Amino acid sequence: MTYFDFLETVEFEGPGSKNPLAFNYYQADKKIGKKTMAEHLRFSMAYWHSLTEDGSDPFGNPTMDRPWNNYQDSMDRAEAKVEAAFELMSKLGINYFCFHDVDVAPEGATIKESNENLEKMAELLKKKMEATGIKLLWGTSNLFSHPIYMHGAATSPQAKVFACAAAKVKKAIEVTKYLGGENYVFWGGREGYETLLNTNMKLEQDNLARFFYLVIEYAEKIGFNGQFLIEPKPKEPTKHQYDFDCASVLAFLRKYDLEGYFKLNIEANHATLAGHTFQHELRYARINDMLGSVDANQGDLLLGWDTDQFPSNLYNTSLAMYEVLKNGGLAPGGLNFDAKVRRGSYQLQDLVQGHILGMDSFAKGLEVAHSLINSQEIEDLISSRYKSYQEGLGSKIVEENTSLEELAEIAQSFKLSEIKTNSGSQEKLEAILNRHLLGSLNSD
Ligand code: XUL
Ligand code: CO
Repeated sequence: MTYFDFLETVEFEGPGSKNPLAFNYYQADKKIGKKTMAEHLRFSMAYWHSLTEDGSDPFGNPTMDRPWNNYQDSMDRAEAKVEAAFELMSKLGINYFCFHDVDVAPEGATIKESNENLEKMAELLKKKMEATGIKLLWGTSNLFSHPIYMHGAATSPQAKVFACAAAKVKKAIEVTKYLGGENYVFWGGREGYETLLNTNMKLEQDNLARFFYLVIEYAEKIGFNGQFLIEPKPKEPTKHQYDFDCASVLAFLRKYDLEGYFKLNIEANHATLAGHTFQHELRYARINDMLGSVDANQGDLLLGWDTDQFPSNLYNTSLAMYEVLKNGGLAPGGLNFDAKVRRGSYQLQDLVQGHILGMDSFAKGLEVAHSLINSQEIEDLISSRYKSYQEGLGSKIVEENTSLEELAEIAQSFKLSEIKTNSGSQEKLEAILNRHLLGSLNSD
């Protein structure tokens, strides 16, 4: 059974093409520096948004008619989704996917029943993966939709819920290992609180750390070698999530001695919800050697929630790819389109269009970032900005070869009006960014 009959394999046709079902910029095998675009970008499809989303929102019913849902039996529907998912990825040339346990297999009345469903579906996924060469970027467990998780999973006040979460994660890691998943994600959707009036914050955070210890111990036992990732988000669905942003996650990991076991999965829209730019979160993770993977989407600054739109903002994709290139790439992570088409974009073609938009936007961002780094214009400005730390007084500070007393003594001889700091050159730098972005567009 096929679902995207209107679609041939999506090809690169160049910036001049007006064919909506072709790439203007993404060319999988085009070399950018030493790697191809496909190797740099490692695109992944998010199973939940692309296959399970139906366009419903708190104010309205589903808008999207997804033919793979037209089956009575829930296992038949799950199998149809696999067919549709692999057809879509193959036609788009997306080599990875990510899923939650509940995206691929229906939940049963007991964990045992859910696990059996998941095992059956994992077999089918594996066959499809072998036939197409598509790989699993990461697996995860949904510990936020079922009512038992209303007060959290590992941070629930009810120990039985902690145990259910443990059972679900155990199975999800086993399945991720079985499918050769390169990473495993924890997004703590309800690991937080609605009000501190009813919350033992210390016990909840200690339990979250205890949960991670159990997971690490089990992963070692079964030989799961994938990278564990934590995905920060400040709020939604809870009022406050403990994994608020990269800095909060890192502080948590350091406090509980867990830093070496995790990296971060950074989502653009989560960064903006935390009051940061996407680039800020990527930079913070990168300089702390914690940049693991990216959920590639974008929000709408006029809306205070996680709209999960397909990325189209070229400034953001360029600055994100700048961080990714400086990081030496993302592997074993990738760029996962944790993005959904709008409620009004209800046709199947819109779903294809969303992925093409995202892939083209990141392909262009990659080219701009590469050109920026090649020119070294930003790096030169930054190194001249901090050059006082390369000699004399500055090197004493950097080499930690001074004292407060010595610095006070030296500073006393300064005439304050003679201390000069160079201009921050923000406007000049913004113009440089524009030149690379527009230059890259004009040269196409
Ligand atoms: C929610 C979100 C999740 C995680 C995986 O905002 O981003 O889909 O990526 O659970
Ligand atoms: Co996400």
